[in-house]
Amino acid sequence: MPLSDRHTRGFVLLRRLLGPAETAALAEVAESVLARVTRRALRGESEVTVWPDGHRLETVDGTTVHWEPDARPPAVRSLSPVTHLAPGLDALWSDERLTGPMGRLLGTDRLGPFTSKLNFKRAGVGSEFRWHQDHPYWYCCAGPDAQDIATAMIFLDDVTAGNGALEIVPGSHLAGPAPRDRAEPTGLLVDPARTDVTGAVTVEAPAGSVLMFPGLVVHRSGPNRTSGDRRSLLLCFQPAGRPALAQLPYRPERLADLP
Ligand SMILES: O=C(O)CCC(=O)C(=O)O
Repeated sequence: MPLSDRHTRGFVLLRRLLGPAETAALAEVAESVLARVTRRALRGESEVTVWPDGHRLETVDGTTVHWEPDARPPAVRSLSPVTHLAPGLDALWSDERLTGPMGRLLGTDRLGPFTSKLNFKRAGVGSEFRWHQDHPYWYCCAGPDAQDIATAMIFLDDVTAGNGALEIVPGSHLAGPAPRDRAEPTGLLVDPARTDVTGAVTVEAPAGSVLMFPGLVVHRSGPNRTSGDRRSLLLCFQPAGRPALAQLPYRPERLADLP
């Protein structure tokens, strides 16, 4: 894709960037990290917080476990950050297949980590992510530097409309921070009644593909009602030398700066 398209559409899909064996190995690492962390959380070794929307979060081994709100038996929605938990994940920060295109997207060849996440979107129970930009959450931590952060989302399974593919509004990053839904308790979600999401595209892709997009792109994803998991590993890059998300306090009062 030409550079101008990256900037006007706001996202890049690199199909099959990782081979099948490599993708399967990453998925195996993701499952072993999850097993280790949830074992400790279920033994009560974690610190529990309940987010304003009622979602339960537990922190253990430097990662936050976000449980699916309605899954019985319990299932994990996401873990974040995660790359410190396995060398095979940490090595991706310097993988040139990722840093090359990400550097072009962010306009710098000196990149550093901001945060990372594993989204599990489990078969039958993986829940929706409502319309949002990643930017407001990051802004509460990083302030104006949040505008220089972008995500590389590595698909560990095939992604289809049925299993909860990402839906992205092309070019939405160009309008800056979108109006937020004031009736929603976290204050972080986009108000779709005041944001044009009609041109959204659904990003379907085979496992091993990587989707790159900046934090101002408006996106959502539906639930996974299929019989297979839809797992992904997200690496959020920023210009080198800036503090990572885990080193920054969450300051929700900063939301008052945003529409
Ligand atoms: O994994 C997904 O479907 C949604 C990812 C996303 O938007 C997020 O983690 O903020």
